Amino acid sequence: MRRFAPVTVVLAGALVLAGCGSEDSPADSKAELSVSDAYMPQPVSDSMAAGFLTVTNKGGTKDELTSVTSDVGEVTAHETVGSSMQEATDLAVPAHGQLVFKSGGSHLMFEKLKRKPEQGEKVTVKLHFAESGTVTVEMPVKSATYSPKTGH
Ligand SMILES: [Cu+2]
Repeated sequence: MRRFAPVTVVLAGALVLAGCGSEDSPADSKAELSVSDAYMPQPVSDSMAAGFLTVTNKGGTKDELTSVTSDVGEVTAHETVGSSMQEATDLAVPAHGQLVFKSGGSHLMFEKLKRKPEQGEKVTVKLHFAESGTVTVEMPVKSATYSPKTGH
């Protein structure tokens, strides 16, 4: 059983075009991104929230997340270093690899919230990539204590 709510991913520009005339040449294929497992635990704070997702690159070229925007507030990517967090410096999506934001590790940090997302809502997040352009994710808001289960 799939436990995650479906995530709507709208691929912009080059990605969509690449999909039309795709050839399977892994050696020099373009970055081919998809986003899965996106969610935001319902924030306990009025001003801040965290978000998690996984970006998977099936292509043969690496890509890089350059910025993240959302209509609910300002978004930065954070990594956890020891017991504190700082702005993430390496947001590469390796060829045939993943960029993972998950609880306890890197996360998207929403600040200066214009409204407080509630469980059951979706938050629109735009991921901007160096090669692939903008990928829009509808990030479902889960309970404050939600954590994704892995396995079966
Ligand atoms: Cu943070």
